[in-house]
Amino acid sequence: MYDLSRAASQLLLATSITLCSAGGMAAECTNEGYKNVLYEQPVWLVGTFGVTSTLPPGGSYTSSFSTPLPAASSLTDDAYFSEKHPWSQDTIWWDARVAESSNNEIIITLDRIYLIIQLKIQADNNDIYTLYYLDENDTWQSAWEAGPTNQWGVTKRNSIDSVPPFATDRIKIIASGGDYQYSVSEIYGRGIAYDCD
Ligand SMILES: [Ca+2]
Repeated sequence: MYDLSRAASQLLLATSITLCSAGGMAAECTNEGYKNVLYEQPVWLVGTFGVTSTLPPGGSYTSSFSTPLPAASSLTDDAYFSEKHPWSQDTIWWDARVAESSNNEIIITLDRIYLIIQLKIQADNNDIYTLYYLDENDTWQSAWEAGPTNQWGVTKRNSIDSVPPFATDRIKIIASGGDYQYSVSEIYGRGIAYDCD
């Protein structure tokens, strides 16, 4: 789990690690460099997903809502749908109007602490998706808010360089606003191993 003392010492080392990644301390460093540090990391769906409030009593889902959901691991497999892919087809989708789905969270646990400098998400177009990270004090901090786009279906949002670098071993995604019908199909985080072992 999150190692607070280790994280604190690593924060102090952030500057030297940056130098390390640039080759300044190459002899002491085996860091692979910047990459998608969320790739194939475990994804945890907290809450109720894949249930819509528009389902009539005794009714069944039509092709508009695909069930069962794909594996949660599909969010970190580095594979994107084409833009405008239907929001509830083979995505991790939920309907926040369903009481059990109103506080849903998607959590990604990383295998170590990474310094992350860029985020991307492919998610339903008309909602807000806020990405949080767990800081060295075990407190969730907002890293980036991916707002609505003006096209339909799932769309990519890219933080580019708008995210101040942060160190963490845990990411959380919460959806808000929009039409309360949410979906995510991919999450990306560019970073480096934080202590450069
Ligand atoms: Ca939506």
